[in-house]
Amino acid sequence: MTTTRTQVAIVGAGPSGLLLGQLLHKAGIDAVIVERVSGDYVLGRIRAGILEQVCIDLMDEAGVGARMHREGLVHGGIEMLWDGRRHRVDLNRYSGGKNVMVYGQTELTRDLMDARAAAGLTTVYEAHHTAVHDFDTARPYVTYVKNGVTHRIDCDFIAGCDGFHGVCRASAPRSAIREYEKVYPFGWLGLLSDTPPVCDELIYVNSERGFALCSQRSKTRSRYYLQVPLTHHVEDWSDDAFWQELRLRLDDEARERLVTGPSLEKSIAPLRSFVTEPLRFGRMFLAGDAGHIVPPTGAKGLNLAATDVKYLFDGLVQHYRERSDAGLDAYSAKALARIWRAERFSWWFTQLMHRFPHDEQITAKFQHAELDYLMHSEAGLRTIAENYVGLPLDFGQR
Ligand code: RFL
Ligand code: PHB
Repeated sequence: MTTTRTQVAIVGAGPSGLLLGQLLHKAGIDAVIVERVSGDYVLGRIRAGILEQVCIDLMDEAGVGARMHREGLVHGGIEMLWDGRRHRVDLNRYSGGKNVMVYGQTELTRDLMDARAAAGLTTVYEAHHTAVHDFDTARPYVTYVKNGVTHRIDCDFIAGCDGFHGVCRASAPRSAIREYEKVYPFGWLGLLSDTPPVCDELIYVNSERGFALCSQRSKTRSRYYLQVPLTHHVEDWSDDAFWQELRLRLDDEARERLVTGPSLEKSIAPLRSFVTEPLRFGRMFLAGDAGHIVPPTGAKGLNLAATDVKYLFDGLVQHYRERSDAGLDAYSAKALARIWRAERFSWWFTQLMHRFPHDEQITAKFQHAELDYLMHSEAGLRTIAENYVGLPLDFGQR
C-alpha cells in the first residue's frame, strides 16, 4: 500500500470534480482526483449542452473559459412548439438581459482536463474499489486500487463528485440521510449528428406523439431528443426510424428544413428527480449529480453542479485562508435551497411538455392551454425565462 497526502481528495472527474479541482488549484489548495473510468470514457459521454451565466462565470474564474468564449454560441431565446405552431420565449428580454450558451459538456470537460494536465495536477483514472473512510473524524482518507496496488490518500476533506451511482453518497450512514425521488415513466432517446441544426435556437416540442427537443452543439453539429417509453432499447431505433419519428413531431417549417445524417452517438437516458439531504457528512461533502438529479428538460443538471462547486469552493477557501468554517457549515443548506428551486422548475417543465402513460385526453388540452397562457402573459414569459437562464445566486435573500 502507498500513502500520500493532500488537502482535498476529490472522488469523480466529471465536470463537478474537475471544476472544483481547477478552482482549488488557482487558490493554491492542493487536491487529488480519483476517477473510476478512463479520461476517454468520460469524454465519450454525451450529456449537457446548455450553460447558464453562473457556469460561464465559474469557467472564467477557473481560468479555462477562453475556448468556450470563442466557440460557444450565445442564445437569447428558445422556441416552444405545440399544436403545430411555434412561439418564441425571448430569454434575454424577460430575464433582465441574461442569455444561455450552447457549449457541450464534452468540450467543457476537455478544457478542464487539458488545464489540469498542463498544470501537472494528479488525476488517477481507472481507479477501482474506491472507498471513503473516517469522514466523521478529523482525519478522513480515501483508498483505491490501481494495477493491483492499494493506494491511500490522507486528506482534510473529501469532495464526493462521483455522480448518481458513486460511492460517496452510498457510504453516508443511512440514519443520517434522507432521499427524495421521482422516476418518470419514459426516457429520452438522444441522437448526435454532423448536420446543421434545424433552427438557430432550441425548439422544445409538446406533440401528441410525445416530447421532442431540437438542440445543437455548433453550427454544424445537432443534438436531437425524442421521448420514448422505458421499454425501448437504443438498438431498436435505427437512424432512419429516429429521423422519421422526429419529423412527425415537428411543425411544417422545421420538417422541411430538417437535415438528417448518420448518427455519431445514440443513447437513451431515464428521467428522474432526486435529492439527498443533507449534502454534508462530517468532512465529506456531496456536489453535483452525487447529491441530486433533475430531468434534463430544464437543462439544469450541469449548471446546478457548477453552483454546488462554487459554494463548496468558497467554503474551503474560507477554511484555509480565514480559518473560518462558516462557509462549510452553511454549504448544505445553501446549495439545497438552490437545488430545490431548479428541481421544481425541471419537474414542472417536464410535466408541461411530455405525454404520460394513461393520460386522459383532457390532459393534453390542459397543457396546451397552459402553454398558450404562458406565451401570452408577461408573467408567464418571465417565469420561463428567469428559471431557464438560472435564478440569481442570491435569489430568496433579496
Ligand atoms: P458526472 O458527470 O456523473 O461525473 C461523476 C464522475 O464520477 C465517476 N465515478 C467514480 N469515480 C471514482 N470512484 C467511484 N466509485 C466512482 N463512481 C463514479 C464517474 O465515472 C464520473 O466520471 O457528475 P457531475 O460531475 O456531478 O456532473 C453532472 C452532469 O454530468 C449532469 O448533471 C448533466 O450532464 C445533466 N444534463 C444536463 N445538464 C445541464 O445543465 N444542461 C443540459 O443541457 C443537460 N442535458 C444532462 C443533459 C444529462 C443527460 N443525461 C445523459 C443524464 C442531457 C442528458 C441526456
Ligand atoms: C442538450 O443539448 O443536450 C440539451 C439541451 C437542452 C436541454 C437538455 C439537453 O434541456
